[in-house]
Amino acid sequence: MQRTLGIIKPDAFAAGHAGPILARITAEGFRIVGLKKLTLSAEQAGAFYHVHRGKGFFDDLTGFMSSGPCVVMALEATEAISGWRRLMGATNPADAAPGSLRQEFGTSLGRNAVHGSDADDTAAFEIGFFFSGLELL
Ligand code: DAT
Ligand code: MG
Repeated sequence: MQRTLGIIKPDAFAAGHAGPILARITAEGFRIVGLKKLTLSAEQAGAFYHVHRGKGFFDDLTGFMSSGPCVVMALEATEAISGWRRLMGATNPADAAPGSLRQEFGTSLGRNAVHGSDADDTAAFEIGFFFSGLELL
């Protein structure tokens, strides 16, 4: 079993898509081991997305991610990291495969509905960013 960090971003949460996305996650065989709704500050969003600091879209990204509530999730499955990225679809919703969450719920490159860790080390950092070990027993 492997764990990954998923986020239902502020655009999808505000549009009422948290329920359908959670239902889809369960239907696709992920176990939701951690779940919380929160609103990030811009500073917290910047710390989470530290690898993108200095890029042209960083301020837009952190401003968007701190614009309202989101839902953060620790998801468990075999091959959870690649499986969740497959379910999310490509970063740009215009390129996302039919049936993927970003194709269904994303509206632009910067407003793409969901986040997912991209590797073992980033998953460990991102899960630890939002959840303590005790919260994931
Ligand atoms: P992903 O979220 O698929 O892992 P990423 O890590 O490259 O993609 O980028 C993080 C987020 O930043 C992405 O979900 C949307 C936004 N983003 C990426 N590239 C962008 C760009 N060129 N312009 C605007 N926003 C961008
Ligand atoms: Mg990424």
